[in-house]
Amino acid sequence: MTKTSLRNWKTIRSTLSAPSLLKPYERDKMTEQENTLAYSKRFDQDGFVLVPDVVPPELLERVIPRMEAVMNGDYETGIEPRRSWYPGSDPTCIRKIDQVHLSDRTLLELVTLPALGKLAAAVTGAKMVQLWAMQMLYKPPGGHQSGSVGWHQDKQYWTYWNGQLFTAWIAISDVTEESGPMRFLKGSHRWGFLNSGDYFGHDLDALKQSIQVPEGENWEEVPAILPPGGVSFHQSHTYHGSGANVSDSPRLSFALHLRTEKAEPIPGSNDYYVSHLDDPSYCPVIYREE
Ligand SMILES: O=C(O)CCC(=O)C(=O)O
Repeated sequence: MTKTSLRNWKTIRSTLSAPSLLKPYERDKMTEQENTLAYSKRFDQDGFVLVPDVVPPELLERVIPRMEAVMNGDYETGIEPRRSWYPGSDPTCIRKIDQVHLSDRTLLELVTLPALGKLAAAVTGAKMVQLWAMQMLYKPPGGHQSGSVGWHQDKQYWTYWNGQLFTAWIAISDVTEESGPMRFLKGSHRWGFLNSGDYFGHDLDALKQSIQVPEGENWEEVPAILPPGGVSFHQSHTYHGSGANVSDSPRLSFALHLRTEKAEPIPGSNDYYVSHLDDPSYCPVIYREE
């Protein structure tokens, strides 16, 4: 098996203690409660919100080598994740490996981080937050179009669910404008379900032409620039995609797909992702109101 290397991950590590790049709410001057209220308002208004400094540097330090291990087929628990990229596959494309929390205890620790669950609940107003799917994402440097993710609404792929679903996207490396950050279309959660777009398409300009922006709405792109340990939250109707990584380091992240107590599987659906909701090793509840 070819050994994949997280190129420049030492550079990534050296940025872990860098101060937050984002100060959208002048955090120092606000109480924690005021902060989370501001995040939840922005999530409602814009369809997404960016929050710096969620995952502590000490945990990020431990996560990076475990990402590399899992990518190379080294599974601590012996359980293979759901993978579409293997060592030896096309090195230029985005590497998406699903359900890695089943394979590695440090990665499970990351996705069940209590601070993340609490924040997710505060942002969405939920009483309960449960992880039902997750992806480890590695976007290689080199500026390859195959590293891009096409414009889409997550709901296009979540046909087996009704109700309140959202995504928490954790930046492990420094996510800069050059590294191919996610780009959100501000306010697009109000456009309804358009069922147009393609996660797996790489030509973002062509996909843009196929999406009908409703009358009175605008196409306004906002890059999700995040420091290591920062998290973005987005709604299931919020359009997003990401371009090529033209920096000289890989973009490392995790996407966690979450539901609140206001979401239920569509009766009769038996998709893999709604078949393990009662099993906490697959679908841990990451927050529950006391
Ligand atoms: O990581 C990316 O660039 C896209 C991820 C995404 O589409 C998602 O988390 O819903």
